[in-house]
Amino acid sequence: MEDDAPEFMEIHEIVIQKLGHVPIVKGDFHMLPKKVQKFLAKWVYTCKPRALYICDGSHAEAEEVTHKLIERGVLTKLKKYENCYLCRTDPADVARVESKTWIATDDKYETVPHVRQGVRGILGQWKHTKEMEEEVNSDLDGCMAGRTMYVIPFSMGPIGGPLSKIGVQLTDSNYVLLCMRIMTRVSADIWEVLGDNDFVRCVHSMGCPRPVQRKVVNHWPCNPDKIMIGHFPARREIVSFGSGYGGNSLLGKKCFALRIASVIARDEGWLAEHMLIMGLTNEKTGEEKFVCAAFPSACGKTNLAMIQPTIPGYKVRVVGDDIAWLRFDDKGVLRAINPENGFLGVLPGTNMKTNPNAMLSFQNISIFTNVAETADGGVFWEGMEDEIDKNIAITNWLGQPWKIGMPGNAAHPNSRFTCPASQCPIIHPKWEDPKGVPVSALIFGGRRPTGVPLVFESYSWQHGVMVGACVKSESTAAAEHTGKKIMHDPMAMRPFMGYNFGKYLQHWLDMEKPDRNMPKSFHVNWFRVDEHGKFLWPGFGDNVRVLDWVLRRCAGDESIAVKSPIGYLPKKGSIDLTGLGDIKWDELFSLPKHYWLDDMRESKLFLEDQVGTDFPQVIWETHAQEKRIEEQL
Ligand code: OXD
Ligand code: MN
Repeated sequence: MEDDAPEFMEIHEIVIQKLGHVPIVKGDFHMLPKKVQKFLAKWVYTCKPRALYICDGSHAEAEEVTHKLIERGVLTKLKKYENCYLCRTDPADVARVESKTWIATDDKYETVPHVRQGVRGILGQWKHTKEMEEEVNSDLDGCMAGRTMYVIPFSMGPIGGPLSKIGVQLTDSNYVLLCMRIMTRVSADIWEVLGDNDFVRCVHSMGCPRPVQRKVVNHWPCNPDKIMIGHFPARREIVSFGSGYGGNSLLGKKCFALRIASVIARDEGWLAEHMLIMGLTNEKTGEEKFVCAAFPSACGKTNLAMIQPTIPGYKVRVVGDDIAWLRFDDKGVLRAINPENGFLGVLPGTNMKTNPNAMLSFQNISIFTNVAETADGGVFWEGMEDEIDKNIAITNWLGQPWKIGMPGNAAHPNSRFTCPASQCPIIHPKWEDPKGVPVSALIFGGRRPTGVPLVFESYSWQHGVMVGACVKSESTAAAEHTGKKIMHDPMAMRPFMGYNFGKYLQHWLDMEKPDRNMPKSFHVNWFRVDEHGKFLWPGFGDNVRVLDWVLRRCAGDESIAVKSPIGYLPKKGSIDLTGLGDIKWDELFSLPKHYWLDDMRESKLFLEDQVGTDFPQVIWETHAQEKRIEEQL
C-alpha cells in the first residue's frame, strides 16, 4: 500500500509536524486514528487549505454550516417548510459527468473488458494508475488555497454493522458537507469504530482555489472544464475534482457504494448494486417479502420504492431507493442493506399523485438543488402544476421570472432533493437492521417504449444474469447524455462499474451455489407505448399489480405463468387489473418476432463488442435465446 512506502512515511511525518501551520478550526488531529492522520497529512500537503475542520456530525455543526451557507448566498431558506433550503448551482455543473469518470489500475483489463478491435468501450473508462496519479497531483496541487478543508468521517450502512463500511471524505465545499450529513452517517463515533481498520479514502475539491481564476456563478465555485472523478480501487481511494453536483461530489454514493464497493464485493464475495430495496406485506397473511430492483438512473427507482398501492392487500415500506449491498448469509439467504442514509431523488415528475411519500419526505430537513422557487417560499418543478397557487410568481432554477406554459423548464430536468431517509412516512422499521433484509426477488428494468412486455420472469439465475446484462433504457438527464436514445445499461450499472464487466458477470454467476436460496429474477417495463405514443400501462401506484404477480410467482404459483422464448410471461388475466378500465393486454405483452430477433442480435453484438473474450460464454450457450425466438415466436 502506498501509505506504507518509506518515502511517503517521511512526507507524512514531516507534514504531521508541519500541520501546526494549518489552523485546525475544529477537532483534534491527534485524536484521529494514525491511518487517518497520514491520509490527511498527505492531502493537506497537496491541497494546501487555509484551515482544517474535523467534523463530528453534531446538530450544532449542521446549524453552523447552514448559517454560513445562507450568509454567503449559497442556500436560500424556504419559508414554507421546516429547515428546507434551495440551492442553485453554477448552470455548468448540473449532472454526473460520465465522460470524466475514471478507474485507475495498473492492468487495464482489471478495469475494462477486452473490447473487439476498433470498438470504443463504454463499460467503464480506464487510466493507468501512474497517469491518473500525475493528473490528480497536478490538478489538486494547491486546489484548496484560501479555503477550509472539511474532514468528514462517515459510515455506509449502520455504524459498526457487519455489512457496513467506513469512509473519510475531505472536501472544500460545505454544501457537500451538508449533503453528506444527510446521505451518509457522519459521526465522531466513526473514529472509534474504525480503530486500526482500513477505510475508503475520499478526496473532493471544487477545484476553485483563491484567488479564483474563473468567474464564480451563484456562489458556486467549480471548475467544469477540468472535472475529473478518479478511482483507485487497489488502495480504496477516490479523488473528485471540479464539480459539486450529486454523484460527482457526494463520494459515499456512486463512487464508494457502487464503484469501489463493487471491487470490495468481488474480493469479499458479495454484490454492490444500483438497486432499490422494498418490503411488501400481504395484509391478509401478515407475511412480508422484500424485493430489489435495478433500473438505470432516473427511471423511477424512488417512485417504485415508495409506491402507494392502488389495489388493496399490500402494505409497502421502503428500505432504500438507489443502492443495495447484497450478501448471502450462512443459511443461504440473500440479505440486503441500504448503505445510504438519505435520498437524493430526481424531482421533475414528482407530485402528490405520482409519489406522495417522496413529497411528504421532504417537508423538513431537505435541500432542493436547481428547482424553481415560488414567491411564498415554496418549491416548484415540472409536474407540480396542479399543486401550487396558479397566480403565484415563480422564479426558475436560473433565477429568472417564470410562468407555467413558458418554453423550457422551470426546474432543471436533473434537479434533486436531498433528505434523510428516516423522514419518509413509509420507511421500513428495519431499514437500519445491520443484518439486512431477506430478498425474494431481483427485478431489472428500463425505459423501453417498444417491444418489451410489462413483465417477464427469467428461467433461472443464470438466465437472469443474461437478462440483466441486456438491460437497455432511454437516456435521461441524470448524466450528460442528450436526446432520447436507447442506451445499453447492463445491470443498470454501466456508469458505476468498478471493474471488468465480464468478470463482474462471472461474479454474479458464481453467486449461485447449491446450498443457497437463489431469488427469482424478473424484467419489468412500465414505459411501453402504443402506435400513438401513449403509455400502455398507467405505472406509478398501479405497478403494485405487477409486484403482486412477482410475489405470487415467488410463492410458487405455477398456474399464473406461460413459458415464452424470452422467459415466463403472465398468463392472460393473471395480473389484477380491477378498476383500470381498458388495458390492452395483448399489446402490452406481445413479443414482435422481428423486434426480438433484432434486439437479441443487437444485444449479443453489443456484449461481444464490449465484453469480448471476458463475456462468460456459458450464458449464451445455456440460453440459446435467439434460436428460441427464431423457432418459437
Ligand atoms: C443517481 C443516479 O443520482 O443514478 O442516483 O444518477
Ligand atoms: Mn442512481
